[in-house]
Amino acid sequence: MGHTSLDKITSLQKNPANIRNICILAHVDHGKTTLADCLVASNGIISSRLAGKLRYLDSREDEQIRGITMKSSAISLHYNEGDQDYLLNLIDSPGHVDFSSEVSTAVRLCDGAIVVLDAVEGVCPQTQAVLRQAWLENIRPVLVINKIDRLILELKLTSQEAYCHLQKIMEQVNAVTGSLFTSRVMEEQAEKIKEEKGSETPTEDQVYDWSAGLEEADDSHLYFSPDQGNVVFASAIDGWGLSIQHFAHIYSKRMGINVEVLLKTLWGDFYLNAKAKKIMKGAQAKGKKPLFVQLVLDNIWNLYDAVVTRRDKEKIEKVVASLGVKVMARDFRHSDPKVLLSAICSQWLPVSQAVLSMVCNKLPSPLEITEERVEKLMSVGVRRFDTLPERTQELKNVFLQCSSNENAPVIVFVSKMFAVDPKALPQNRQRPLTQEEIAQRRDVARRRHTERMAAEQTTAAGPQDRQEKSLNGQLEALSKDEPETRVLKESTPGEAEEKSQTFIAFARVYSGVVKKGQRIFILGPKYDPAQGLTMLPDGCSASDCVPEVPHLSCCSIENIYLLMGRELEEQEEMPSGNVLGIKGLEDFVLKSATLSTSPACPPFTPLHFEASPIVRVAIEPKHPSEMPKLVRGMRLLNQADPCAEVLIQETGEHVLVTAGEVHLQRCLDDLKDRFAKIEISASKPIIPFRETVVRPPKVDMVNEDFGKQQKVAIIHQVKEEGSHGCSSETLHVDASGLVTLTTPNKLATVSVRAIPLPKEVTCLLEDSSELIRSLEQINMSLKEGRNLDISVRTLEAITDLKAQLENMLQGWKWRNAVDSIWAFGPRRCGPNILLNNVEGYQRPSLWQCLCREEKSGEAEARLPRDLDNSIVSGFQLATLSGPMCEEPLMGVCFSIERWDIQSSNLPHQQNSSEENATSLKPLEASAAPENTNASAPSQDKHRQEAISADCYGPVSGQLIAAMKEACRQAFQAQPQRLMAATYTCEIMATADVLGRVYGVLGKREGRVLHEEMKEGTDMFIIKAVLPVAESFGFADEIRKRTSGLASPQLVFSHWEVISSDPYWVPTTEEEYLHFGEKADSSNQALKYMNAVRRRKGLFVEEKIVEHAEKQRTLSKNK
Ligand SMILES: Nc1nc2c(ncn2[C@@H]2O[C@H](COP(=O)(O)OP(=O)(O)OP(=O)(O)O)[C@@H](O)[C@H]2O)c(=O)[nH]1
Ligand SMILES: [Mg+2]
Repeated sequence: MGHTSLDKITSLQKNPANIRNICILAHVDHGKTTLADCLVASNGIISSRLAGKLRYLDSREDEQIRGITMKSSAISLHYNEGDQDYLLNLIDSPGHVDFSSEVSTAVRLCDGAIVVLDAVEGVCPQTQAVLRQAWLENIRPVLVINKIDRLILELKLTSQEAYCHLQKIMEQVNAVTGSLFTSRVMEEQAEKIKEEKGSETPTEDQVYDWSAGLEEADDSHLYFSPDQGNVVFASAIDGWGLSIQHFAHIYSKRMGINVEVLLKTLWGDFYLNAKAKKIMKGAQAKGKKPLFVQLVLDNIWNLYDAVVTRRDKEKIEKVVASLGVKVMARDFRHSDPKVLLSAICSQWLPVSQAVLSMVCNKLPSPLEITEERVEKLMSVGVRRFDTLPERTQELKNVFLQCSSNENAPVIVFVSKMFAVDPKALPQNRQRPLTQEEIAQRRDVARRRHTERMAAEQTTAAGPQDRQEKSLNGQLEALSKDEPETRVLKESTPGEAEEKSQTFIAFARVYSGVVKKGQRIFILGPKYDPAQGLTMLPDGCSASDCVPEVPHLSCCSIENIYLLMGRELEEQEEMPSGNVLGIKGLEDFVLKSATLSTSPACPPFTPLHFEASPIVRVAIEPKHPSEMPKLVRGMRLLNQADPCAEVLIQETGEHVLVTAGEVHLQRCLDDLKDRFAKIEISASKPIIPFRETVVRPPKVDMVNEDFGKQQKVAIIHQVKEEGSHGCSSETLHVDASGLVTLTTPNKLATVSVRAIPLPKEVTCLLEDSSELIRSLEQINMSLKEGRNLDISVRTLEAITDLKAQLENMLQGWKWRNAVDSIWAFGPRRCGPNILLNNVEGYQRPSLWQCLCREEKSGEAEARLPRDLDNSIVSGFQLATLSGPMCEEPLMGVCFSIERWDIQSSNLPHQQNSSEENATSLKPLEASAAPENTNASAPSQDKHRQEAISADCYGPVSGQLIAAMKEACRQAFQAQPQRLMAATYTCEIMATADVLGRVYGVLGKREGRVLHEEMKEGTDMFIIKAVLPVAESFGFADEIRKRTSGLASPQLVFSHWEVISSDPYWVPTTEEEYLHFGEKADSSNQALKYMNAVRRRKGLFVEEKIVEHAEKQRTLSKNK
């Protein structure tokens, strides 16, 4: 196929029925970019000889060097089938876990996905992750099983064995899809039941049959199966790909069998009975060759055998003739048989043909977007779709129509911003002249020349031939012009040099036509269409001067681009259903956004990211004077990367948080070479820790039971330690670990106890942090008297969370605990709990949204006490940074058992307005609204006096400080432990390097969870956990030690308590003998803790050299 012209693509963009927006997803190295190369080559953008070697879409230098993709990039392709022309907007995505956020940005813009699988490795962790991502975004997948050549040449399987192997792979993929489907059906069923019941809450003894929905739901279309037409077998590197459809047509002609019959039987347990000339079932049982092997695989195997293995010239010539393909003589002579192979294959079974045909026939066009997906995109957070304003709900139809009508509102979603060098923009690019331009110039030159000649002739008649020569010379020079001189520069150069980077939005139009220069609203993630519609005048548009609405801004679209891999092509407009690049949003959009011409449009649901950034480094410029450049560079980096986070810590350090080592390296390179353009130095990765308390151990360090006596002794010790440094007047620690603290002005007293939370509760809280945040949001709005319409799903999730907590927190210690939860922390959604065990204090329940309707009367009766919020703030501060090394706490429950306020001395009228007081807000400010209350001027005055009399400052502030201190003391009264972040990794290795993999894991304190053999191969899959602190350089080390045969991918999984006690000192004789006096032999926890303290500039208690005996001996010997 020839080079597709831009005009062709522009005309195709107007027909959404023939557009396919698709992305390529897979585990790392399964061949996405290679496959993309083949598809790109089919459009003549790159030569088909280079397809697979060039990796055209890996445009970054480091992508080429490392051989992995690091960003998603798009390209528009044309495909013709029969009388239909299709436009494919193809997005290649990275497979490495560190860049999984790039996958999310790609998936959001697509309607379908090509899932690529390595035929040898099969389903890998990232394959499961991408299938899930596709599922969550409601996009339809098709499957390409790639690298079939490895089965032939590497594993040396026979065609029959390969068939069994492929069947197994298919089962594995379908198992993943199946489990996703089941969980969805269950969820929907639950929702339906809930809706049917309405407000009626189910009674305990009702039992629902959750699986009922499974039988009704039809899932046959979901699964991958060659006979469904959604699977292609391929070898992207050799350029071939085949679908059953292709072979069914060939053989139906050749053998006179109905195509339909062949389509059903080519894949499966069928065989050809040559005698009866019939297709029969039961190939396996009868030991016959399945049809697929006989008619499809054997052909391929024979070809490889002839061309690659045996290099049988005669046979090759025969095959070439029978296939009717043309092979150039130089391919025949080439020393590498693979060249000949791909020359034959790419004509016989071109992979682009097989894949694109499948994509066009099996994946939906933008017109086929489902209602379900639209509703999901439109309902953000806890809101339900049917509670959105009516005009917003009407927009659903606009989505479904995907109309490019002039009147249709424009709706665009920007999934990421990517940086390009302004010089690479089409308007700034140097480009060769077109034929017309050359002709035009020639005309101009000619005219000028004749004019000059005429002028010369009038003055002095020169020799004719000289003039002619000069004319010819000029024309020649023009046509032979050097590329550098044959350029046109359209934009002013000054403007381009101003900025070092320009940001282009990676986006898709869901409705309407986006035009260059158009004014458009930018809807922030918190924009509320209901609010916008009431505040904005009816029928107003983004080009009007609009009043200020929160989270809404206007901007104009500077430029529109067609994304063509490494290039951008300028366009005037982009109709609905297409992927595009937009310039001009960089000052308005940070990473993602929704754009619309209608203020009724809601912001889209935020992107779902699989991996959270975990590796942090502090960054500083080599030369301190270049700090401003660094700051600017980091800001740009933050915008250009969907997942990297940039922040300034309290210590003033500039910190970069990335998803993993590879991602970190890429960010640093970008910062150095593109965004800051200065030398930078990065600290060692800052490893995050958590602090927690555990139950008192029952055995000592040498595994002996603690006697009762010793326990008492330990408690006494704790008590002494606890009270150390605090005036005993205000602080009291009792033997059970209850800490009582009085504020300096003696007005308030709190008693707090720290209790370790069960592990599963901590996990649950950690996993539900989003939900807890929503819960907090709901409670805030309830407090403010606003009524928020909460979706059934959220309510149900909250109910479920509560039930789970109740289930997990059993026993006398936790009686009524769930109902008396006061807050979660830190940041109000963390994995720590504040419990209200104050006798007689009935505060509004945290779960009030669940029982709102029924018990509103009771809820009103429970008003929060004055200064309730100060207690919460103190708790938040205490959980944000613990006493061990100022890292956040995790899995700690603080139970408040006493809280007295001497209210006689306290200003009376503090009510819920105090609630909003954060940290150290002065009392005057929080009480300000009441000053307008005319009835209480005298009381006010009284209060002012009371405050000024209090030399310690406002009560709320003191209470926060006291609460924080009490929590810290209570924490220290328990056995404290550090928690380390842990990665899980899956390593695939052959048996001969297995030992080395174990060696590296052992050295780095990794723990192997399980090991199994991959069926049909000699590979082992090892699953292990590894502390983040020990993970740096791990992948490199494994790769080196196994000569590149095994390469692990690390995914953050959970937090693990480090069992050793950082404060431990020997207390018994045995321990003393075992660990030595200072017990400094190998206290890993202490090492970590001190490292963190040192980094943060906190006091570290350690002795550097105590007895320098060794040095002395050495010097003596000299
Ligand atoms: N034997 C064989 N090797 C292949 C095939 N397709 C790709 N490869 C090789 O597999 C390696 C990875 O290919 P890529 O296309 O970069 O893989 P990818 O999925 O894009 O990788 P990431 O983008 O990093 O996730 C390259 O060395 C390719 O040459 C194939 O069909 N057969
Ligand atoms: Mg790639």
